[in-house]
Amino acid sequence: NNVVVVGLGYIGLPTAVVLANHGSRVVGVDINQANVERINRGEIPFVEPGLEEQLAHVVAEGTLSATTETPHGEAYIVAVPTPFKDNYEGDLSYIRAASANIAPQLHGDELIILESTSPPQTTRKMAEHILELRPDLSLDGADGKPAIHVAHCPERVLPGKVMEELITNDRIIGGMTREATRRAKALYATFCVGELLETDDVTAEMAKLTENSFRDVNIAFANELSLIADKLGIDVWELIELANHHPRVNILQPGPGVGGHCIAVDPWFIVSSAPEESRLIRTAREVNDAKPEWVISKVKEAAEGIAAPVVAALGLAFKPDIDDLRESPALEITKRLAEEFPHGTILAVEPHVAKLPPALEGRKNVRFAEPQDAIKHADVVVLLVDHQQFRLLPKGILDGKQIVDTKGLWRPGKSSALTVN
Ligand code: SAJ
Repeated sequence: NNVVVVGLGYIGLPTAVVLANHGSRVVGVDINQANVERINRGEIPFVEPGLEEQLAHVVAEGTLSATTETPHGEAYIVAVPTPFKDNYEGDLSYIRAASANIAPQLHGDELIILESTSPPQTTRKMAEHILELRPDLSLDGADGKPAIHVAHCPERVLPGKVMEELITNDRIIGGMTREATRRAKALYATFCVGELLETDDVTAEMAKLTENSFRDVNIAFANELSLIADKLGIDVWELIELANHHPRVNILQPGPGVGGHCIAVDPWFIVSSAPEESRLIRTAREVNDAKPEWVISKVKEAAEGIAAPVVAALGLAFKPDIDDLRESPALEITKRLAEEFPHGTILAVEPHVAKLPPALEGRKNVRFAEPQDAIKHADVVVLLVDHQQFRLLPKGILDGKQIVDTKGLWRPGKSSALTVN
């Protein structure tokens, strides 16, 4: 196969490398000239375990090269960003730009796969856009016009395990026609050992959004329970643990809110495509988005009566044991606390980064601190991320501190190194 991968980011680059390692000749296309040059030297522009070794190998073998100009390919894989816009719709401008560059290259008989997570019917819009630019082509050979074969095949890989999950995860293959599905399946079969599940393009788009919305709704349920439990004076983690003993109940965990660039975004693509019908999905987003404000109110309560409180904010990442701060509720809460306590001091702790991130830099009442140091000087300790480091703090360090524990890490009776009364 002669494959062109458009967009050499977190998904596109690993996919290009894996294809090149499994018998395809691959050209990767990206608008960032510096990244293209780096990739052609066999260097990766972001961290992903195992990627650099494989990239260096395929570049040396000559099976992968990168460029800024879209060439002709027998197959195209589009893996460009679909950022979130303020009106809750996806920004499809990168997909439009990619299809405008692909269209002039086509002869007919090419396979074009959209991998970017997209609102429903985006694949159709992409195909329409290409056919507007190339009215001499068709999707099914109608009127004797050569056909192009268009499909949606969403990715579901977990950052940190991309090289492994690209090969082993099951994959949804949603062709606009049966022929498109058949050809896309054959391409993924060159490297994917997971099941290749056939469907249509819109169902494939919705499947990806549904997976992340399911998680968001379930977390919202847990977050709502945490508010109710707080009002009733009971421990929400014990409550959930008990309920989960039922064979058909499996509630996720509450926290400071939902972050990352997938789960906090993808449900909105469903809501914007069917606003009237998506009542639960929208409410879940609202419940999760409201959680940081509730945490802030709890910190304010804990700091009541202290003129210039010192608040230790433990964790800035969007989930445990990673350094990713994108769309992180912990970071948002820390930033807001700095605004809420202009005369106080916020000691921001994040063992996975080297210094204060730009969102907190330059604020005169925020300092970057080590966990133990921050706790020692704090009046109020707010636990925002359940990093392993915070589980292992020495016993007694929290004695006498006001505590807001959004992850239930330090609750009494829990088998942690810490015991808090
Ligand atoms: N969270 C909770 N409580 C929980 C679980 C998670 O509050 O019980 C929070 C996390 O702290 C974090 C957010 O939810 O702020 C999202 O974290 P996550 O681990 O649930 O998911 P992501 O965003 O890292 O990755 C998800 C995955 N999707 C699903 O598990 C359905 C991943 O497989 C997808 O590939 C990825 O989204 C994506 O790219 O869409």
